[in-house]
Amino acid sequence: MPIIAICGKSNVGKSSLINMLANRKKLARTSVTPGRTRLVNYFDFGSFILADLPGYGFAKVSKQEKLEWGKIMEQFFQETKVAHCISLVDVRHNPTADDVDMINYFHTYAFPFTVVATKCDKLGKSKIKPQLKVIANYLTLTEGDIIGVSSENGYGKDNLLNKLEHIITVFNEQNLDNENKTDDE
Ligand SMILES: Nc1nc2c(ncn2[C@@H]2O[C@H](COP(=O)(O)OP(=O)(O)OP(=O)(O)O)[C@@H](O)[C@H]2O)c(=O)[nH]1
Ligand SMILES: [Mg+2]
Repeated sequence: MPIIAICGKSNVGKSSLINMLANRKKLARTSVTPGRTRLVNYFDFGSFILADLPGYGFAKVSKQEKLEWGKIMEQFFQETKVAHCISLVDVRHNPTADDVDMINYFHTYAFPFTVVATKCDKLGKSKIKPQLKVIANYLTLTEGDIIGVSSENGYGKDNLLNKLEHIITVFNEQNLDNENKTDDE
């Protein structure tokens, strides 16, 4: 099954997004306290697995905790065959330096990723698209590369589900290809 990692800064809405996709309120633990999710949590959706990664960029964590975060991430990306990364940013703000670092990391390792802008319910409808464009420019992506969502009112959920479906299809096709190659040997 493909493992899809959900990453982004603390409080951006990673756990809430997982709950929205599962149609459950309390599957993944959310919190008003940033930095709640400290370890990688896995959620089995049947045809794919979502990995809820600990958030970065929370100012109040100690140096020790930042090191700990780095270790958890490094270990995760080394040991896990991740099919795709969903990188979350807050639609209301320009991406942070940490967000840019995260995207650069994916570029460096030629890692497939999708940017999802969360909390779209906090912006007026007419403001969402222009803001997605600003975020895209910031991350040297195009507007179409970013999916705007709201875990609060379900905005963009279908777009995100379509994307997930595509990721799973590609993953399954690649796996089938690999199996066929092994059979030929
Ligand atoms: N209005 C609104 N609030 C949201 C949305 N998504 C998350 N929140 C709120 O933002 C806060 C943080 O949400 P979480 O899902 O816990 O964020 P997280 O990224 O998992 O945070 P960490 O685990 O600490 O890294 C909570 O108070 C959520 O209710 C959204 O789409 N709209
Ligand atoms: Mg969380």
